[in-house]
Amino acid sequence: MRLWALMHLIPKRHHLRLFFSLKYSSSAKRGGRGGRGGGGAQALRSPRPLCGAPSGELRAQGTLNDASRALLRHRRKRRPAISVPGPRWSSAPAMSKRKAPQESPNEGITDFLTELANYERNVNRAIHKYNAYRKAASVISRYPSKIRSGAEAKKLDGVGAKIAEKIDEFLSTGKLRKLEKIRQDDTSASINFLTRVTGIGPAAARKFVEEGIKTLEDLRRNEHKLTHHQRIGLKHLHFYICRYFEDFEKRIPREEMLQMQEIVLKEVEKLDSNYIATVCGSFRRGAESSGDMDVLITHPSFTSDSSKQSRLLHQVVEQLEKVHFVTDMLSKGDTKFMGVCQLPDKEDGTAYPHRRIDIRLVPKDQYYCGVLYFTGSDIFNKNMRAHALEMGFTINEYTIRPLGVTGVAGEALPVESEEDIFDYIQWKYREPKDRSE
Ligand code: DCT
Ligand code: MG
Repeated sequence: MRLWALMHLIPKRHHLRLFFSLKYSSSAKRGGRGGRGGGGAQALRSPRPLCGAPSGELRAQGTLNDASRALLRHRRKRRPAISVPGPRWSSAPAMSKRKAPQESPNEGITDFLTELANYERNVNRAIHKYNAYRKAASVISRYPSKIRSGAEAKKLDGVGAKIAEKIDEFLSTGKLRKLEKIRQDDTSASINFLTRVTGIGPAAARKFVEEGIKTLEDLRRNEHKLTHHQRIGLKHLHFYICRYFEDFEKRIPREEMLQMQEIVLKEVEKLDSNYIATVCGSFRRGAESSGDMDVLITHPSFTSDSSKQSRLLHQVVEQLEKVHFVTDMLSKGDTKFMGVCQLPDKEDGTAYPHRRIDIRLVPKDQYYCGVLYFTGSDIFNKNMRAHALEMGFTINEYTIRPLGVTGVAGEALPVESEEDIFDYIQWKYREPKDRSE
């Protein structure tokens, strides 16, 4: 999430903090995907009782004094922002919405394409245009050398004449008139801001803006108009901004993800050896840095036929709280926990940043569809789903089901591994590290 895009939403007293984040952090934050390794599914063994209590109330922080100190610190350490700011029209829901920045010689181009993509999706609800921009950004991010002209880019699959023209404009002027206009448009900006709140999609955001509800304060004043989900989203956003927004903007180096994985798997194993847990997301794809930690857990005693077993999730969360790894809760349902975690301090006493963690409990028979989905990437998932459809199957994060002649999906097929899913749709198996798209 680009912090300056949140200006409208936040109380004035936090503006200074946001300002420096905007101005000084975008280049410093860039991490990059790629690399090797991968988390991999881990089966765990050994029993243990449960204890611990949920923490996690919302605590507003961030005084101007803090902000001034941090501003000075940032000024000393960080380079100023790049000429074209990164994506403002962030695509993902409010909690873990940073896409991995690309370490690409064409970062300026991929940034503006992503910004356009998210604008098309959030504001115009033009999903085809959104997909076209995303595809072009993805193909260009993997192009190894610096693109010198639109014509050069146009040779790539997914870059058409219109995008090539924009690349030429960007290369010659360092900006895009279309984006400049979009950024100045108050309605577009407000719609985009509101979609930061989990539960407010583009349609609801437009409706709110039409009713004059444009800022965080407006939302608070009109809380009665929000659904339960949106109210929680509002709390999250507030929490985000007030407490951890700087930390959550930073990508998590793989080295830290490995340490975090070790803690999670060890604690889950301590609880019950029969748990299966997998750290998914970009980490499992071998990325050198990740935006958050996406953990999936299951247990043989929990299947889609059995009744709810939220205890299986809650005892894991409580255990992670007990060892002070999970520090805060954003939301906790029967099958999904969204929270904040932190590694223990380094040897020299310095603290690690707080990180976003999601833990999902999935029935055993749906586990591998879940692992496949949450490993991503989102583009890979989309492509795989499209191939599945061609082969007469429908895949989602829960199941793979055959499509009948009428197009109606049948019963879920049995799945014991990710490979099974590839086999059903007759697709060559791809290791997580090869699932960028
Ligand atoms: N996902 C998807 N479609 C989406 C969003 C997510 O298929 N629109 C899947 C694929 C990735 C997984 O969920 C986790 O989502 P993120 O954490 O947002 O993505 P990531 O690849 O882990 O990237 P990051 O490093 O930024 O967390
Ligand atoms: Mg992730």
